Parts: sequence; structure tokens; C-alpha cells
Amino acid sequence: MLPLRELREHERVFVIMSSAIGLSEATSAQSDSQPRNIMRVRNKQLAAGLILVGVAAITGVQIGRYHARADALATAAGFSGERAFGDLRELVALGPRTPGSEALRRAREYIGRQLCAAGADTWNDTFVATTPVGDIPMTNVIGVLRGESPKLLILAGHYETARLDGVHFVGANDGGSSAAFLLEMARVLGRRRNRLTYWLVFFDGEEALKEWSATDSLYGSRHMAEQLEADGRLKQIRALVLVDMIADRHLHVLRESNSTPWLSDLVFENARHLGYGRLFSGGRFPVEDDHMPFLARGIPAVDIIDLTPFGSYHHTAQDSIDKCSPESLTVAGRVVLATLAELVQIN
Ligand code: 1BN
Ligand code: ZN
Repeated sequence: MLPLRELREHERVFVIMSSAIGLSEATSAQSDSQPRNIMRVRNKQLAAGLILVGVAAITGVQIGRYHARADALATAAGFSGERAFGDLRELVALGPRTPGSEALRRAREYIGRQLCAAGADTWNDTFVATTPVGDIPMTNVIGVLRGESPKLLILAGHYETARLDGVHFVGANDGGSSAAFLLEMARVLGRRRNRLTYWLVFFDGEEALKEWSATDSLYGSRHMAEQLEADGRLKQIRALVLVDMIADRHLHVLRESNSTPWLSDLVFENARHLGYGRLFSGGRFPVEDDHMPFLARGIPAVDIIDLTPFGSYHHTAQDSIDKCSPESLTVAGRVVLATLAELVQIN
């Protein structure tokens, strides 16, 4: 189905063109009693009218698409992939940011400083995770941008990196890109007056410590979802938008198939309106990620993740900053901002 604004444009052109060629008169004035030559003229008029209407309809749709794209671009403006890339550089320079490490503590300090500068109230939620390699203190970082309403939209990603034996894994794309993205998003949303309240959530412990399983993965997001359920705040959450691995210089996002369908539709429609349809296409793929504990509790959630089944450098030492680009961060930023603008209207 065409979006509403395209239909309106389409219909307007249809009405203008049909009245210009007298189509309604030609169709309603036909009768068996009219002489044949008048009928022939009327039929020609009708045929010409139909052709014109067809052309007008196509033009109308194209104008509609142009307007839809212009609207989406205006809504999505302001996110600087270059600035996010600067954050990515800082985070990657810290080295491997495994749970409990000094590098992750320094990453947390950097994130806290940037959130504060963006005008967000920040809190660290520390807990002890029981893992196959022992108990590890983990910390989710939450930046809060209060809006007019306590209704909550959560933007989330993870900031720690996988612990891979014998591999110097700095996770530029996997762990770095999501954190950098969230910092720039905090700056953009921090400059605006927002109707809804935003939480920018940096999860710790997304990765397995030994081998991915229901109990060895998603430590930070499982902890947060449990806490919010226990203290009754889960009800305030309208949706969760998760980003993961969105800085690859050859960005290509498939539909993550555990995500809430209508929310995925919103993301992919906005990507198309922004002219990024080719980058957000190509099928469906399930990924267990930090949205899962929220989905399990009935929160609409989408995972925007560039993880194709044949990803080349995933969880290898090659996941370094040279594989990433500011442009990809800009694309992801614009798609999320356009999606947020629509979520605000729904909620
Ligand atoms: C995403 C980034 N994930 C890990 N790092 C989740 C994942 C789960 C990826 C299973 C592949 C398989
Ligand atoms: Zn990973």
C-alpha cells in the first residue's frame, strides 16, 4: 500500500487531470440515442483521458515519493556519522573491552562524560553476573533524556567486546559501532525538546564468555529487563530499538526475524523513503541479541543488525576500524531518527 501522503498527491493530480480533460462529462454523457460520430469523438476523448490519467497517476506517485523522501530526510537530519566515528576511534583505542576489564571501565568513563555533555542524566547499573568463567561485575550504562511524557523509548546497543582466547579483538563494528551510535544519538536528541522520554542504554555482557547459550549471553539486557519487570517500570516502555554492527563500510541490513514485525516494517519503510532501500533489503535472518529479554516480556523491539550469515570478519581480529565508515553510521542514524519520529506519533 502507498503511504498516505503519496496517495493524497496521487489523488490530487488525478482530480486535476480528469477535470482538465472533461473525463467525467465524457463518461456520464454516453447514451444509445447519440449519433455514432459523437460516440467516436467521446471514445477518443475517453482513451486520451485514460492515457493522461495514467501518466498523471505515475507522475503523482513519483512526486509523492519525492515528498516522502524529502520529509524523511528533514526528520532524520542532524546525525553526524563523522562525530560518531570520532567516538568509535576513542573506544577502539582502548583495546579489547571485555567484561570486568580496565579498558571497559575506561570506556564507561568516556561514555559517561559524553552523555553528560549531551545533557543526559546518567546512571550506572552494576550487578554481578554468574558466568562459566566465574562471577564478573558488569555494568549497564543508562543515559536519560527526559521528555514531556514519562512514556519511554529505549535506544540500545552493547559496548563490551567478546572475550576470544588468543585473539586481540577490539570489536570496532561489534560493540564499538553501537556505543558510538548511541553517543551521537544522545547529542542529537539532547538538543531537541522531546515529547517522549529516551533512555540510551549501553549493555554490558552481550557476548558469551565461553559458548553462546541462554545462560551464557545477554547478561546486561537480561538483568535490566528483569529489574524493570520487578519494579513495575516495564509498563512505561513503548518500544526498544537495538543497533548492533551498523558501521561496516559495506552496510547491508537484513530483517532480523525475531523482531516485532510492525516495528521492523517501520524501520525498513523509513530506510526506503530515505533512499537506502538497497542497504536494507535481501531477506530475513534470526539473531539472538539484547532485544530478546524485552520481546519475551511483550515489549515491541527491533534489532537493526548487519550480520549476514556469511559475515567475513565477525569475531575475528579483523574487526578493526578500517572496516567501518562514518557514512554507514550516518545511514543508521537517519533511519533510526525517521523511525523515532513515527513512533512518537503512534505512542
Ligand atoms: C551479535 C553481535 N551477536 C553477537 N555479537 C549475537 C549473535 C548471536 C550473533 C548468535 C551470531 C550468533
Ligand atoms: Zn559479537
